[in-house]
Amino acid sequence: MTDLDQLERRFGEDIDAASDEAALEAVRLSALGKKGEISELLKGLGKMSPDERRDQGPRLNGLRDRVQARLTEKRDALAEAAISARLAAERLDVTLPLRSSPLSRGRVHPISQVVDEITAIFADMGFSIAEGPDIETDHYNFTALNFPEGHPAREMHDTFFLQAPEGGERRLLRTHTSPVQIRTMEAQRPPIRIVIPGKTYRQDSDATHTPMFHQVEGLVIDKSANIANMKWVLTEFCKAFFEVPSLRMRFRPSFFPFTEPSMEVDIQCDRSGSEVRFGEGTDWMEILGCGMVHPNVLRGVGLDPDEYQGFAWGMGIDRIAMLKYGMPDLRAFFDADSRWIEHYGFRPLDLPTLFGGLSS
Ligand code: 2NL
Repeated sequence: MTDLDQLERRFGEDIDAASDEAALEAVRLSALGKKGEISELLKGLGKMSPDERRDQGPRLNGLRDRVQARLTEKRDALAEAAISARLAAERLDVTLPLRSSPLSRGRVHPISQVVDEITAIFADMGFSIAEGPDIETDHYNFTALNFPEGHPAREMHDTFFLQAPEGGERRLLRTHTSPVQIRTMEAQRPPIRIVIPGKTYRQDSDATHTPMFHQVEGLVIDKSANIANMKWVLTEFCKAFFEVPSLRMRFRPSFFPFTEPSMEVDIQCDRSGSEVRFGEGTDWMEILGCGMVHPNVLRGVGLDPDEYQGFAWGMGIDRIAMLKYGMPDLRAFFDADSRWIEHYGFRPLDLPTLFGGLSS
């Protein structure tokens, strides 16, 4: 075996033994680098006689080409092996379920859901939604609503009063959403058809009362608005809200300072089972109060009671939300317990509409 054959064999073995690209590069440098053994031999060609060169030239060039070819072959094999190893290591299981997005994890509070349901029903009947401030004056909360001076509802034990500013009028947290109707009647001419959902406040706290609670009120003012219209609106509302095709209602005489006559409304229900069912059975449940707007209230906002009349109603949202969705404890509404909202809350994209279904 010649020296060149031995050299070729050694480089062949070194190439076979190189286990990564760095080791292979070291072999390449030792053979074909500037100072590599084959490069040095090739440099020697210039000093040879023409005869020697004719003999050695092809042999050395052949050696160089074969070593170069084996290096390239091994480099390709190493690159291939590296990709295969990466593919095996970086496995991606496309059948894994997606992590749920914040949008699908979040929940809408049942009170917000019920407010959306109520406003969807009245919007469908042509009502607008009105809102107003939570902090009110005596005038808008009481006086404009025909509460006489010294009326018990004005007393400290019901109303949260704010510290009066020096020489200024005392303010309070509204005890009902009616001030918004007064503000609306002052701001726009009839016909008026509005519903007002919102927070209301009274100094009351026990198993069935929270100091902050939610109400929705409604108001219609027109030249011919009457009790028959009111009964129709309220009956349609109750059927739509409780999602039953028919529902008996009972209007009982009552008293509110701001309406005359005033009525309380009961709806038909069945309490014989474990849960209350509406639109069937022989029991009654009080659900709202209503009446024809008192002439003093109309006069107070500059409307002539001989020309305009109207009807209004009000109901608590928290209790009917509990009834509709079977939630046993009012206080859980305000505990901010994520397990409770996970169970009773609604999915953000399940918007209540009359065409898509309110609660389904
Ligand atoms: C109830 C009863 C009611 C009204 C609210 C009202 C508002 C104006 C004029 C006349 Cl500006 N009335 N609102 C009328 C009747 C009843 O609420 O039991 N609420 C929980």
